[in-house]
Amino acid sequence: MLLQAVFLLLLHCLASTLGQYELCKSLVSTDEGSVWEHYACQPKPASMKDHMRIKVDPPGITCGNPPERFCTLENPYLCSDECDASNPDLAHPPQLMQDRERNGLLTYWQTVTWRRHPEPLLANITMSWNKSLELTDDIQITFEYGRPTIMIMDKSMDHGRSWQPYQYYADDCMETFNMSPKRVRDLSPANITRVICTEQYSRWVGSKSEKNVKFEVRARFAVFAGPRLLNMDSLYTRMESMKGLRDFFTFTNLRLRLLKPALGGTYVQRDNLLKYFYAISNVEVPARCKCNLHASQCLLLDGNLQCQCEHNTTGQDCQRCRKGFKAKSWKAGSYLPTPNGTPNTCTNAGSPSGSNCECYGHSNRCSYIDYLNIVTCVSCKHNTRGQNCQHCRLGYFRNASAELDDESVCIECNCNQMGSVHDRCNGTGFCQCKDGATGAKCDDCLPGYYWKQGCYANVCDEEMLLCQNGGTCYQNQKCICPPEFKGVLCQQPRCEAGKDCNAASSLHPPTATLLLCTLLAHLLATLTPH
Ligand SMILES: *[C@@H]1O[C@H](CO)[C@@H](O)[C@H](O)[C@H]1NC(C)=O
Ligand SMILES: *[C@@H]1O[C@H](CO)[C@@H](O)[C@H](O)[C@H]1NC(C)=O
Ligand SMILES: *[C@@H]1O[C@H](CO)[C@@H](O)[C@H](O)[C@H]1NC(C)=O
Ligand SMILES: *[C@@H]1O[C@H](CO)[C@@H](O)[C@H](O)[C@H]1NC(C)=O
Ligand SMILES: *[C@@H]1O[C@H](CO)[C@@H](O)[C@H](O)[C@H]1NC(C)=O
Ligand SMILES: *[C@@H]1O[C@H](CO)[C@@H](O)[C@H](O)[C@H]1NC(C)=O
Ligand SMILES: [Ca+2]
Repeated sequence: MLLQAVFLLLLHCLASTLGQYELCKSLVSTDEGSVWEHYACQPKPASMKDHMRIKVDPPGITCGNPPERFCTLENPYLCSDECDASNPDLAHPPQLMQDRERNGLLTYWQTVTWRRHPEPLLANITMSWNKSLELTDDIQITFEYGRPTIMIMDKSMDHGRSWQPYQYYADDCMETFNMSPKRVRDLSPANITRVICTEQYSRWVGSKSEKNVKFEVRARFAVFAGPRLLNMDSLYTRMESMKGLRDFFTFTNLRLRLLKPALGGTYVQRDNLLKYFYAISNVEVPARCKCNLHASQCLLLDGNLQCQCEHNTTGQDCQRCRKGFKAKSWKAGSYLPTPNGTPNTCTNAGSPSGSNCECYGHSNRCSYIDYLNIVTCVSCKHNTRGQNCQHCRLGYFRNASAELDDESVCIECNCNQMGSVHDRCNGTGFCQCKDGATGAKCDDCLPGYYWKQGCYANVCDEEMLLCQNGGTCYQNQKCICPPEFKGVLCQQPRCEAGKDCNAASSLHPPTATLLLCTLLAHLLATLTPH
């Protein structure tokens, strides 16, 4: 009993030293032979400074062009140092923020001095990776000659299209940003993703003693995983359940906005502005590639980081299903249940795990219909319908150039309401037209018909249905007759009661009169004795 417990404990230790979620699959032997088991997996953390592209702004902010002297805060009267961009030994280009220093040789990027005081000394450092990354430990920026008095760190999650503040740094948060100063340890689990202003890294404490400015990741993790991060399961559980937590640690770019250099005291000494500048010797960004728990490897290919996607996913972040594996909609892997998580693999229509609930990516829910003994997709999206969301809804037709799992597989019929019998169409998008209407959408009229909220047969035209007696045909809808004629084609003279129509009637005796006369004549003839 005890032995077993010790053995289990040992296993547990082994598992935690191996690290969690490191394997995407393993071969497991069962009664039916070896089969692959799949797990949620993620790449190991790495030092992302090796892969970052650095840009500094404004142009000309880097010192040394032209060469200039600078002093230090500790000894402002010893100004023997010089920055000269044309001399490799005296140059301080941006790449010295990310180099690997050898033999204890300190190398750093350095800006021009604050000669233009009181104009602010501003510099932006933009770091780009062209890849979604997730922080795994503290970001640490090492400043030589003092940490900035005011600085903002921004991040972007969409390759620099949009930015948001990540953390504010100032020696006086209230005065500078109108924010009350916070430390990460003031945060509770509910507000851990709050953007704070901290005074911890901006106060002057003597430049030699503290050089680092941090963005604290460890302390945030510790809120869930405990001070020594022993309970990572708890953190991973929160990552799944707490909205915005994973995104909080995700970025593609970072930007440092340096707004005011270290002063070495309370005031700026105007008679010695050569001691004010920024200098950064290192930027440490410990992070892992974000692969949505679908890859355990992230490789540098053609200069860009790229997840080596498993689970039949693809894309830079494994954010899509591979072609032919879209029987279900794509899902990120899940950390739960611990310790192996759920891979949420992409499946093809024919595979056994896909045939249960197979909706071509238009739904991820199925229900079992008892009396029919079938499994059917529910709430098919993208205007699809059917047991497998394989048909188009009424009023839609199949997009011939799209695959069944394409979001634009169904196109709206768009039948003209006036011209069509109903709003459905056939497989090539042709609507069923009312009499006289034509065209794929029934928004046209056949010859002999005119359009007026639908197609109507012509009343008059220039060929067969000519308006008579000088009438003119108005838009095939009616004859506009001269005053003395009426009738659909103006064929009838107008004869109002009490007016003298004799002239007209003597010329053209009305039919009724004629008929009456004939009748009378006939009657007269029969009555007359022979
Ligand atoms: C730094 O970036 C911010 C945000 O894009 C911009 O407003 C500011 O002008 C930039 N500063 C410098 C010195 O380029
Ligand atoms: C960013 O990465 C993607 C995919 O790896 C690549 O296609 C693209 O060219 C890269 N962009 C730049 C600017 O390197
Ligand atoms: C976070 O929440 C805690 C308690 O819920 C509160 O004391 C603290 O002030 C909050 N922090 C911020 C930055 O809002
Ligand atoms: C991905 O698809 C291939 C077939 O192309 C299959 O052999 C493999 O097992 C699938 N992987 C997973 C994780 O489903
Ligand atoms: C039909 O599908 C193709 C391929 O996905 C798409 O490019 C096109 O926009 C779709 N047509 C319509 C009308 O939605
Ligand atoms: C749809 O109707 C049009 C016009 O009547 C016809 O040409 C076409 O072949 C029909 N398409 C299908 C799939 O029935
Ligand atoms: Ca360096």
